Amino acid sequence: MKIVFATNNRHKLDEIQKITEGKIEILSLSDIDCYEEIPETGITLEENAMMKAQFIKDKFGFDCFADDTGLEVDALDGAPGVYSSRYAGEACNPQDNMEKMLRVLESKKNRKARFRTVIALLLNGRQYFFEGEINGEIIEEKRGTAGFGYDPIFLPEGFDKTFAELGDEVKNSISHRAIATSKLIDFLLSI
Ligand code: ITT
Repeated sequence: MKIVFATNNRHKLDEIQKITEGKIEILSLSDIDCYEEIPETGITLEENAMMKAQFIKDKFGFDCFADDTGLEVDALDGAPGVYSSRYAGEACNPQDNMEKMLRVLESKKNRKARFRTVIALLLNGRQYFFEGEINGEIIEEKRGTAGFGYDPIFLPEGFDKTFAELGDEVKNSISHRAIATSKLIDFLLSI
């Protein structure tokens, strides 16, 4: 089976291609010659994920899926959530986002947080959603170089290393995206 993954994030594509290896062939946006900016203006992860998938279906005609992920921090009432990529401002990068997060949490005792991924799938004219989350905490300084985004400051529950220290293999076996992806794969292989 071949299906398009509507993401501009190279790291996400790599993670999902590794997780689905040998089971499903995942096409990237460049495989279908899509180089356009995909809108992400929803106010929930579900809405954003489906918006990305729908954009590809409408413009390119492919069945596809997209993921939207947010980091939900308890002391910030679930923020930045759906706004995680722009936490430090419109033109920010992951380093800016992490620095802002560490600054904002400086005086906070409760550092509990979770990553939540929603995958939206458009297949044969129907919509499906798959969700995965992982609990953990935001540590006080960045540790590790693997992964991407907020990985250097996120310590998953039950581990003493951040996602960025654990590396791809471990992250891909326990992460929010791994959980959502395995639900997607089970579904695709069952139909
Ligand atoms: P696409 O929308 O093109 O898929 P994106 O990088 O914009 O890629 P999201 O909106 O889903 O992806 O991600 C929101 C933010 O959360 C963004 O800053 C990411 O770097 C970060 N993020 C997403 N998944 C992550 C993960 O597994 N580990 C650490 N940070 C992650």
